[in-house]
Amino acid sequence: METNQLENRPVDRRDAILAMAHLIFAFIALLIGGLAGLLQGMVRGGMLTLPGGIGYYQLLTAHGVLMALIFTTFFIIGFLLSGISKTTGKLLPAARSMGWVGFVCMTTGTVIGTVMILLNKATVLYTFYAPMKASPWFYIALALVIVGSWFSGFAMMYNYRYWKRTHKGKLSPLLAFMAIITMVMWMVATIGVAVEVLFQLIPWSFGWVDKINVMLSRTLFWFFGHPLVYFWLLPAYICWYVVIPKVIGGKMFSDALARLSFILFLLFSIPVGFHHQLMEPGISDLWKYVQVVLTFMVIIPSLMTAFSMFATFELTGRAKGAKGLFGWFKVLPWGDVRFFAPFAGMLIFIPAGAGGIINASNQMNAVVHNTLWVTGHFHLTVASSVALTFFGITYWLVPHLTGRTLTPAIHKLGIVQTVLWAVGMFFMSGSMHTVGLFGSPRRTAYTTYQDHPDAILWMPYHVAMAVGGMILFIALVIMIYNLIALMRTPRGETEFPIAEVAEGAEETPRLFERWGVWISLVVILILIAYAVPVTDMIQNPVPGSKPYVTW
Ligand code: HAS
Repeated sequence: METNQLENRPVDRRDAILAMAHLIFAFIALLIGGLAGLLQGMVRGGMLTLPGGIGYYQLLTAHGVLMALIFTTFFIIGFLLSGISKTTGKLLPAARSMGWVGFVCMTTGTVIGTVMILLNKATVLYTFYAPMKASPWFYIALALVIVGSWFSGFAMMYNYRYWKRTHKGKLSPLLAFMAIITMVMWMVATIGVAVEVLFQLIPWSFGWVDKINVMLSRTLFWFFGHPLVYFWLLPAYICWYVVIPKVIGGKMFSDALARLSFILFLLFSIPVGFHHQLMEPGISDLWKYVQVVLTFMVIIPSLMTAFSMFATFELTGRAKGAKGLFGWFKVLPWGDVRFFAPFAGMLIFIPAGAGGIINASNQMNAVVHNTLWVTGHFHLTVASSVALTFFGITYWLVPHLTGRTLTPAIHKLGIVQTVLWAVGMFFMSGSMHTVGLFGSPRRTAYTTYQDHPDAILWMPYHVAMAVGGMILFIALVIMIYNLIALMRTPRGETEFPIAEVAEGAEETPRLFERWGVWISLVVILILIAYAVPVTDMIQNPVPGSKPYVTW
């Protein structure tokens, strides 16, 4: 393993400030978005009527945008910038400046977008589907967030390239490699949404053009929307592969396997957007079929990750003297929140991933599409597996960056917070999955459909969802408390855990670092999956739609 990775040097102070700015902004977004989630859950559960002037769908938009788009993006960029700084020495001045430009663009975009939502001028939910039309300033705000994230991506790539040039013939640090894969995937994927926003939504919302090709806009959105979910997942996987083995006192099972799984994510996470559009007319079955096959390919690297995690746990346990089939389980560090929170995320990812496989199966998608099942699915994936891992990272990253210690009291409270989050999610997401199968639709305010017997049957589940939401909000407040506490603990050193590779692991093939090969394959796969159907949508456009403001 590259010695650079193993140096016990803290992240450079100037880079730490940049990373901390991202993390703090992320948690502010999480708190506001979480409050919106609490209120909307109570409305849907029939426990609360919103005061005049605040709409259910307005809250839902604030919740989705701030949690799914803003919290995640800021957290991920903060984490990856700190990881690049740590494993490649430090950020070069030009990279650090690009990081700050990115931060300013993203925060400006977020503030403008949030103001538009609060003014009720952008109640279009986090997917901002046309023909619902927001204020043009909302779309401009989104464009600023995307462009800002590109600056940060370029900052990381600039540093990585410099490291490669100055370490000729050496394998790059695993964490840096994974961060670059994540950002390459993100930057290719965001081209789709950038085209949608710049060439379709902004001209149409300003009234420069009358109509919009809805099918094309949704396709461009999902070109971005599916890799978006892996943009959330991959940083969590970075923690599982690179950080967790060190935290549990073991070694990484295989560097080669970890890199290969990330390469597979890069290849297969983009050309699969149609699995979100399986129920939409206008896309031929053939192209849906091709993208469903590719969707099943993108499941493989997650299965590889599961295998690798089990192998790491078992090897570490046996090295510590554990016996029997499951003896390794007992010797895991259950009192360490750096392990406990991501581990809870891993466990939850087993049913969460199984739900994804159900969604991706065409016939079953017909049963679950647009029901609360899907909402349940993404609360288990992004809001549990990913969020819990991000919390786990926060518990060591913040004190590392601020030169503080992670105290036993915070370990304990962190474990309570994790358990509460998991319990809240059990109620909320469990009810969503179940009632979704009974047909309860997603994205719907409180209604009994004139006391229809089916809708009456859904009500207890909606109440359980609200109760889960309340428990989750308590856990969120504890997380914010812990974050503030982490910035006030006694001064000292907290480790940035980076694992070594186990002895006897397969050597990593040099081919894995041939970026030209992988990026060319990405382009080819995208062309296979999208060129014909998108050309068809442009050459034979559906009748365009004028804008609607439905709220
Ligand atoms: Fe999904 C809809 C398919 C994964 C997020 N997904 C969504 C939406 C979101 C989302 C936000 O095909 C809604 C979008 C909207 O608003 O409309 N999803 C999949 C598939 C996977 C998948 C096949 N999704 C995710 C992840 C997300 C996420 C990850 C966020 C982070 N999803 C779909 C489909 C839809 C969809 C359709 C559209 C539905 C519709 O009709 O609208 C796969 O990537 C899942 C693979 C995962 C696994 C699990 C591996 C398990 C691991 C844990 C190991 C545990 C250990 C601990 C080691 C196969 C790695 C064990 C220890 C012990 C002691 C036991």
